[in-house]
Amino acid sequence: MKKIIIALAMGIAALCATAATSTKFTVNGMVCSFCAQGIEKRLSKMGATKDVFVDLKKKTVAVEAKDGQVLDAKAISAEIVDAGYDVVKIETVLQSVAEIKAELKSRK
Ligand SMILES: [Cu+2]
Repeated sequence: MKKIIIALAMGIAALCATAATSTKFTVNGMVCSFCAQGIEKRLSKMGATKDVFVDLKKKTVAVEAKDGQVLDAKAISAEIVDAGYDVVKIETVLQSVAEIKAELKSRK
């Protein structure tokens, strides 16, 4: 019985360790690929950023943190606002940026 519980606990811990999270920003004002590139460039320069993805159609900017680092959502949205866009929503999703990209491709 004890063994089963330990195995279960380890399974849960492994799940938590592998579940990547990203922070998604809903941004108004991005209209072309230059907007997207500009935002990607700015956010990529931030220390904790591992990956950035801009989806113009959905008006979202997704940012993933480097392993063991935490994203500063306030600093990121300040950076987006500073670039001339409006941040209307911030949410955390249980997906890596690579997964968000893959999901978008599979829908096309
Ligand atoms: Cu543009």
